Amino acid sequence: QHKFWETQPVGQFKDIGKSSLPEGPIEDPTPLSEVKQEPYNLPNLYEWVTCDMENEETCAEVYNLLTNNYVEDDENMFRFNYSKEFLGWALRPPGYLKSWHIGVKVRASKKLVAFITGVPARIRVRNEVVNMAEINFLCVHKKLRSKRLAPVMIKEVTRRVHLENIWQAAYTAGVVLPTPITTCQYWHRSLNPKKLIDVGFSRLGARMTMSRTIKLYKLPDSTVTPGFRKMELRDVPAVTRLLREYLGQFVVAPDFDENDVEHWLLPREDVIDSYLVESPETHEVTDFCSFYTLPSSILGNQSYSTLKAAYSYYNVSTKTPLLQLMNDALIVAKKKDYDVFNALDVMENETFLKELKFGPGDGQLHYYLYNYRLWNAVKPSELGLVLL
Ligand code: YNC
Ligand code: MG
Repeated sequence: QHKFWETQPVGQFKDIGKSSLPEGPIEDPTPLSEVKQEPYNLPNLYEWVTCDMENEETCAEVYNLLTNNYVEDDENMFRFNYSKEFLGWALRPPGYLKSWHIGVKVRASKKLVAFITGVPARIRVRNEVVNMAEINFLCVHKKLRSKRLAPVMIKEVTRRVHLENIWQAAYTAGVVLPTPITTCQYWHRSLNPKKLIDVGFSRLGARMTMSRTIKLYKLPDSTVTPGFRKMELRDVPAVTRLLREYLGQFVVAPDFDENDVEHWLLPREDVIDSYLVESPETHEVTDFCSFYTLPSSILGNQSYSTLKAAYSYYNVSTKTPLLQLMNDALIVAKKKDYDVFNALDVMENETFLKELKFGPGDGQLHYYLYNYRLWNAVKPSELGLVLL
C-alpha cells in the first residue's frame, strides 16, 4: 500500500488503537557520526542542488517550477501560485538553513525539476517543546511523476535535518499518508462572489440570483472595532505575549518568541497582513488577527488568470469578540481586493465560520508529525498550528 511510508518512523495504520504504544518520539536520535554523510543517489540524469533563496535567479527558478507544477485542486481548475516574496518569507525564518532548500536539476540542461524544503521551528506537543523541521513545497515536475522521486527527496531532506541534530518534523498534505494527527477542512468566505462563480470556484446557490448573492456577501467599507490598526514593529513584544498565552491551550502549537513573531507576523505587503486592537483608553493590545496572501492560478479561463485569496493565520481575541475581530479582517481583505478569505477549522475558528458566511470546501488538509507518535485523538480545534 505505502511501500515508502511503511519504512518510516511515523504512526502506521496497522497500529491505530494500540494504546500500548506510547506518545512521543518513535525512534531515538542516533549519534551524528552515524548519519549518512553523502547525499542519497539520484538517477544519473539528475543532480542535487542547494537553492540559495537570497539569490534572485534561484528564487525565480523555484517560483517557475512551483507555478507550473505545484498543488492543484481535485478538478485541476486552480493551482497555488506562491509569489517570490512569499517564498522568501516562508523559507528564511530565524535560524533557517540554506542546506534545507533542496532542488533536483537535470544534469545536462541544469533545469530545476524537483524541490523540497525544511525550515526550523520549535513546536510544542502537549507539555514538550520539540525542535522540528517544517517540511513544505515538495514538488516534482509533471513530466517526472510516479517515478519514486518523492521518497528520495524526502529521505534527503530527512538526512540534512538529522545532520543538524533534529529528529522530528511537521508537515501537511492533501493526501492521506500514514497517519494524520488530525484532518482539517478548509472553509471559504466569498468576498467577490461574481468572480468566484464566473471562474467556477463557487456556484450560485439554489433559488439565488447573482444580485441576491452579491448582497448576501456585502461588507461595510470600514472596520468597526475602535483601536483596530495594522501591526507595527513596536508591537512585537505585546503581540508575542498575547500569542504565547493564547497558543498555550492547544495540543500542538508553535512556541513563538519575539524573533519568530517579528518574522512570521510583522506585515509584508502581499505576503502577510496583521492587525491588532489597541485599547483607545489603556493603549493595551488586546486582540490580534492575521492572514497570508496566496493567489491561485486559474487554469483555462478566458477572462481571469488569478484568484486572490487570503488565508487566516493566527488570531487572538481577549476583549473584542472573535466574531467581530474576524469580521473586521474580512472587511480589510475585501478593501484590499481579495476574492476569497479561507480558513481551516483549527483553533477556535469553528466559532465564527458559519456565522460569518464561510462555506465548507471539498478539499481536506491532513496534518502529520514525523518520528513523533500522537494518535488521531486530536481534534482540529485542538491544533494551534498553521503551516503555509
Ligand atoms: C506528499 N504530499 O504516498 P508510498 S505537501 C508525502 N507528502 O509513497 P512518487 C507523498 N509523501 O505511499 P510523485 C506525498 N505525495 O508508496 C505522495 N507521497 O509509501 C508519497 N504533486 O512517490 C506517496 N506537493 O515520486 C508514495 O510520486 C510516494 O511523482 C510516491 O511525487 C509526489 O509539501 C509529489 O502536491 C507530491 O509534485 C512530489 O505528485 C508530486 O507523484 C507533486 O512516485 C503536486 O510518495 C504538488 C504537491 C505536495 C505538497 C508538502 C509536504 C511534504 C511532506 C513530505 C514528508 C516529509 C517528512 C518529514 C521529513 C523530515 C524528517 C525529519 C527529521
Ligand atoms: Mg517521481
